[in-house]
Amino acid sequence: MSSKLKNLSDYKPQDVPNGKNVRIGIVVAEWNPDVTNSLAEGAINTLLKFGVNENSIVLKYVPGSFELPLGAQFIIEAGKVDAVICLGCVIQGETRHFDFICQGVTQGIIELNLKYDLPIIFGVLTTNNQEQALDRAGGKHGNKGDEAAVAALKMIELKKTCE
Ligand code: DLZ
Repeated sequence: MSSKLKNLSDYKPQDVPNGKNVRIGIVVAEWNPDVTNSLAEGAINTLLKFGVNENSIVLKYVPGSFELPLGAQFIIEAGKVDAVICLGCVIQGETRHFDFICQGVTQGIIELNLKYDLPIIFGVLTTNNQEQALDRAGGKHGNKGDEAAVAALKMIELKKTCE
């Protein structure tokens, strides 16, 4: 599970499907904005790099990571998207809040994937401190937003090949 072995922005471009006619929602949590705004920037730049049209990206914000699943559901129900990328950052604090938020957002995103038969991508950092988060939001371990965008394009393509 360690990202010491893998840079989050490392992928083989030839393995990433083109996103020309793809429409993607992105939901960003406002907590830890230095981190989550970098995640959003990474995701958007990667989608554009692989051919997604700027006008085909629906970008919305929610207060915190706990609200990501409902934010994603609002986007899905508002119109046609092929995938939604959920971006957040939960940092361990002194109380058990961390555990409940992580559990809630993880379970919520899994349920949305299965309920809507749509890729809802888990781009949420869960770290011990802000330094670890920044390292994974465009720092020395790459950008989880890039990884999430690549995962979205791959899952959209996978769905197409199964239809
Ligand atoms: C309350 C809270 C705390 C303590 N920590 C974080 C965090 O590290 N990352 C995050 O995205 N959100 C945090 N939140 C806010 C919750 O996700 C949620 O927005 C509130 O509990 C309101 O439902």
